Amino acid sequence: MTLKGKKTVVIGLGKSGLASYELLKKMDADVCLYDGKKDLDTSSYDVPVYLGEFPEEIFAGLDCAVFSPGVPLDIPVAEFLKEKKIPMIGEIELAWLMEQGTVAGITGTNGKTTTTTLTGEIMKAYKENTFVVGNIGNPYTKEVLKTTPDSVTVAEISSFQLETIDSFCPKVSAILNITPDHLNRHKTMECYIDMKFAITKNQTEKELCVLNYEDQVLRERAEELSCRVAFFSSKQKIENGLYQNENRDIVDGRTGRVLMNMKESNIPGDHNCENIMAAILITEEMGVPMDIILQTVKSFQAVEHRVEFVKTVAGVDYYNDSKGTNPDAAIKGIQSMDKPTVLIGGGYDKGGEFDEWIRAFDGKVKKLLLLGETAERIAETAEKLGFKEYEMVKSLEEAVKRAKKIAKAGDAVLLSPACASWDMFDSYEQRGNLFKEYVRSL
Ligand code: UMA
Repeated sequence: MTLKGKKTVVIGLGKSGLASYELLKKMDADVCLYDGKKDLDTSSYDVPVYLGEFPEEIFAGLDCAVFSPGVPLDIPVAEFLKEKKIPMIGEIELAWLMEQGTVAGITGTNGKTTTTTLTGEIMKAYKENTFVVGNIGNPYTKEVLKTTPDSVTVAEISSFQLETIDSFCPKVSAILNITPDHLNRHKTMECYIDMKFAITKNQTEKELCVLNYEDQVLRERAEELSCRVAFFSSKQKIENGLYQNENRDIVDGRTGRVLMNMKESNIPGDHNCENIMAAILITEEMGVPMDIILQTVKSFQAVEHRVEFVKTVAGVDYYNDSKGTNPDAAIKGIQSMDKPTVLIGGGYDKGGEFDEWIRAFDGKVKKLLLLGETAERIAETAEKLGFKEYEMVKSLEEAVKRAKKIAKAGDAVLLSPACASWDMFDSYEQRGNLFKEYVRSL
């Protein structure tokens, strides 16, 4: 599809909309802009901008609509466009129209950002001309004009973004896992799964899809794909890909070669082992030599605020998992620990339950330090489940000081609150940064 001279409306003027607008101008499209928010500052745009109610006049002679990922496809405008058979594409598809190089696309419910970042780091170690884009926070449309036939684009792609692709076809795709998420938008789990699999819809025998063997849905649907498939498993031996054995070696099931041991990595936990195996399979397919891949994996540090190693103080390792903003994410946090742990939890009350989180402590938590709005509720749940090793603290700073007193050499201290931060902080980033500051000043 060429958009030169075509009347195109960009719907949704956030990061993606803004970058789409800039790209469309460079493509010589006849652009106008729309956002549902009435009070948006439009002073920086030199094309017509419509706010609030969608004006019918836009529809006259309209050739194409570019949707920002956050705009749902069941709003009246979208219904009208469908009826009139006016092409509706997403920001990812728009960028794809201008892509010149090779693309790896990574999706999944959890682990996307870590896998995308690691894949990007490995690619960059091999090839300077690498772009890391997408849901990670850097719109694909912002970077795509820099691509060349020789460049590589590593794209984190959400289900929202996959809903509006058409011809997008990565050389390698990866679906890391699928658990319920965003069901308010996708309505049913089936629909959410279909959206995730859309990443493979244009792939053929020439392309590869990397899938998690431990995810039943992914394993079963693999048979229906038209592309080649490689699996990874953190739990059992497989032949068509990589797996982790009982010694925590990552083994190439196709050759039997041990590639590395998880102890050599700075990002602990089975979920990170899965992220690593996915990144290895993706970059191997992109032609990166295995020694470069493994070197980069071993030096890779956690994405900030996700079980991020901070410092060792008096033999105690401190980790920041401020991004553990719900019990599910915090379960992954505590599962990542392989030593006795002083855990700091609690925060803003979203009304969730903490039973599963406390059950996941698995004898590892020697003390739970609780702060924030949810402290009392977590304590009640702990009592109910017979876990008595908790204490209340008033501030994050007090928590860090108290943790230092309790932890012995060989232990870990983990901030993984299972709650959002908004009762005491502006964001999980601010909470994580303060934690790191307090730890560094111990
Ligand atoms: N808007 C409307 N009508 C609507 C809904 C929104 O006009 O019905 C307008 C809003 O008023 C606002 C604009 O759309 O002005 C926002 O657009 P957007 O929500 O698409 O946000 P962007 O700033 O473009 O950010 C998007 C992704 N956001 C979402 O998918 C919700 C970012 O992912 C992504 O980093 C960015 O594009 C660059 O690609 C964020 C996210 O939360 C991190 N993603 C979800 C997740 O990871 O779970 C999917």
